[in-house]
Amino acid sequence: MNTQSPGPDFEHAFHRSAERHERVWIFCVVTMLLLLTAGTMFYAVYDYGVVTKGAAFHADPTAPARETAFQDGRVIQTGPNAYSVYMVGHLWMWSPSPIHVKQGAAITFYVTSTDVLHGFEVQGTTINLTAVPGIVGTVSYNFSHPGTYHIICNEFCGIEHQAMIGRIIVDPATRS
Ligand SMILES: [Cu+2]
Repeated sequence: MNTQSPGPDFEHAFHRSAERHERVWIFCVVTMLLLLTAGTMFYAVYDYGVVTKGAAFHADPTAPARETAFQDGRVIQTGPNAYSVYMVGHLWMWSPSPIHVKQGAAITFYVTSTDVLHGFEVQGTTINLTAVPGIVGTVSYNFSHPGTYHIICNEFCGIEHQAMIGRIIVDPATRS
């Protein structure tokens, strides 16, 4: 009998134990990666504010743009300093523009397009969503700093794409 080697029984037990540990660790790593991926997606969609939160889909792509609120490019006051803005992107302008609000205004944008894809981006903010014909995208933002915010189009849409600039003017809050 060889006293130097632990023997086949020991080796077998050792491998079984090692494999069990490997399985546990692989399970832990895969679980952590899945949690990280899901957490990142959740953060980007629900917390960071760069992705459209709600969207109404229409079978007829021209339907939303024909609604009165969008035709007039309405800015509707919904609270003491809260507004709903019905924003339409078309070749090659944003309407309504300019939009005048007071510092601290909370604006909910409803965004659609009458023709092609446009990218609704407000510089200096986290607002960035695609204006799609037939779809109404929603994004909210609190304009806590005064100044002029430029709405640009970040989706190439034709010859005057670069001139497609709207403005949101946030006036400083008056002291009383
Ligand atoms: Cu455009």
